[in-house]
Amino acid sequence: MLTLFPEMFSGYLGQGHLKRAIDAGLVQIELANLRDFGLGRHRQVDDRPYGGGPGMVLMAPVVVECVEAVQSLAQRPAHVVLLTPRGQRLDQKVVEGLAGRERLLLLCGRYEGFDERVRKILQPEEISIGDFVLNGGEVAAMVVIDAVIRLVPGVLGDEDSSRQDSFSGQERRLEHDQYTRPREYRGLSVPEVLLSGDHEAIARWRHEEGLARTKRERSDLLGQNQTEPPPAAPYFD
Ligand code: 6GU
Repeated sequence: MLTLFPEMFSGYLGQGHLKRAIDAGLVQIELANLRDFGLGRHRQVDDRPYGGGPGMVLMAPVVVECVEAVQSLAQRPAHVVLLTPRGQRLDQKVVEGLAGRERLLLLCGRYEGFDERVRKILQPEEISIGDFVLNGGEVAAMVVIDAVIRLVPGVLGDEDSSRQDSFSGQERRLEHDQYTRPREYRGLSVPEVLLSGDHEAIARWRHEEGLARTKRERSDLLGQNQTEPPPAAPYFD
């Protein structure tokens, strides 16, 4: 992770699945501060845009030399990702592509953006998390990490649960509804079938519910890759 604000990551890295994965050695995350590569006595990282206009632009030498310093620490170069609203939209397919890489170098921008020569020199994969503007790439980088580490074997307790997630595999559709105790709450009951113990009926119900919800709320996901109902494997809780 290359950022001007490494401290933004500490809360996120210290919690939950990610902390456990790091402690178990399944995932390794290193932070590099772009400021360390700043120029001059003031460690300047940005400057006013040529041609005028508002805001500040991250300087190419700062970013390029930080990336090169980080790359030189390992034998094989990491896959370089630039977080920017100009990038390709992140979706589960992109996440799967990133998860297949041995190592990622996530480059978080701030201010009005990067000097264009950063792109020309580093030729990064550019990723956006949606059509809206954030103050910087840090939150987007956390989104990327969060989605990618779910696909690292052993990170989730239950080996199956990432494959059953919405959008996983070829099945681009929403997950079925979930219920837990109590059986009735404010007059709303848990669907009978879920209490039936009939695993085949439950699997069928879940498949149909997920499909119906997808049609109702995210019909854009449907089209190709409609799959058969899952086998009636029992669910152990
Ligand atoms: Cl990756 N960065 C910034 N600054 N804004 C964004 C974004 C990234 N994705 C959506 N908006």
